[in-house]
Amino acid sequence: MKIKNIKAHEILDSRGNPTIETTIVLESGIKAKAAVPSGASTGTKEAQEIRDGDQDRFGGKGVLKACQNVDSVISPALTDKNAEDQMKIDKIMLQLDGTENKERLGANAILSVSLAVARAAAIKKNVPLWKHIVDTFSLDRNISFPIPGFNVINGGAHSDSGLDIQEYMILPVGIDTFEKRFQAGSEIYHILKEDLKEKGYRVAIGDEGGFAPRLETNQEALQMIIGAINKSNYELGREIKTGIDAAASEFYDTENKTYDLALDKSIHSSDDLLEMYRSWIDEFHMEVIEDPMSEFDWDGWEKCNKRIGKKVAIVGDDLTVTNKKIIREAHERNAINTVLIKVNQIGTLTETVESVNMAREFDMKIFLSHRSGETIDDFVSDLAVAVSADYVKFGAPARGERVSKYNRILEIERSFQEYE
Ligand code: 2PG
Ligand code: MG
Repeated sequence: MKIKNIKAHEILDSRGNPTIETTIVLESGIKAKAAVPSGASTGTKEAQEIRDGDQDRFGGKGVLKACQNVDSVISPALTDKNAEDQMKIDKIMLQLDGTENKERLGANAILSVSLAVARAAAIKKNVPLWKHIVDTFSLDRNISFPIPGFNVINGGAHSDSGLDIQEYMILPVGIDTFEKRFQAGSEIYHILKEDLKEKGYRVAIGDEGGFAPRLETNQEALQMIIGAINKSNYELGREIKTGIDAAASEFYDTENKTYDLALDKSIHSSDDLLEMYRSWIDEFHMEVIEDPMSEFDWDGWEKCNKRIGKKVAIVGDDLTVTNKKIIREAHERNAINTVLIKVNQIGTLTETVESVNMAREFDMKIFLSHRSGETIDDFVSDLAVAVSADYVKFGAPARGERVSKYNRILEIERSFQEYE
């Protein structure tokens, strides 16, 4: 299963910004490609994606240098290597890069190759990608399908709604198949759309396909969602719960150590903010709170997990950035009970799976995630199934780059029996 050639190209992501798509060709003639996503609200310790900075092309966001790194540095080093040796290949790329955060070759360059290699090997073995990942990393064969967190209202860095909270999600926690969970998400999404219209709000959407209405307060988004769930055929609390990604680093004032909810015209200490979340948990039947505190406010995180971690998933994203060292620190400080996993925060498939394995050892739940800037690549869906993620989020149950991922899990669920 020797690698013959690897070639990268610039394509556009769902925001219309350039990103990398890499094609790998095996000696047998098999071809596979993978495209990488990009975030808008990023943690400071994420692996570095490389952008050209040439203001004459795509406002500086071109990725030609990263493509060049794939073609002229990574490809020659991996030619003739066995595509089934995922760990070895990822290690070679880490050594070629030689930096802590992949700033030399670019996490975008490295990741595109890492994912394309896995896909090529799966095709060669004639098995689904998720199965190849299970086998490659000796993962648990007792697969369970994830609960999707559909992001139905977009705020923060993902829209101009004015909402400070970045994501408002619905989670079909009490529904038994992924197919029915998907149906529930879609039905409630459409009820919400009608409700927003009826109240005179616009139903334009944000980067992740959720609505971006100009609501009066951050809390009103949750009220609207609860209203839609109550009108649906599903039972609030038992079948459907809600969740948020506060992405609190985005509204944290590092100097004053306060959280500034501009829409609510209120400034909070971490204790106040925690009390606000506490009151929301029961009132709005919450299942998850992601990034409730800033990545620079570890004390806030510790308090959060201690005081409300028994009731909701306290999810580290910008805090932990899929990085083993930080996940360990979060465990030692007891700052989270759930970890968000994003392939491009760390940059290789091997490291991503290692982060999942470590989090499991620490009894954390796994929440597998897309990025706000996406392509139709559905690699994360296979990965989510392979690691039996507890939750996944790919945005709203709408827009091509979002539904491609939900649809892929549906496809896996339908054909699953063949591989059991
Ligand atoms: C997040 C993600 C994905 P972004 O914060 O969890 O929803 O957003 O990709 O912009 O970091
Ligand atoms: Mg997040």
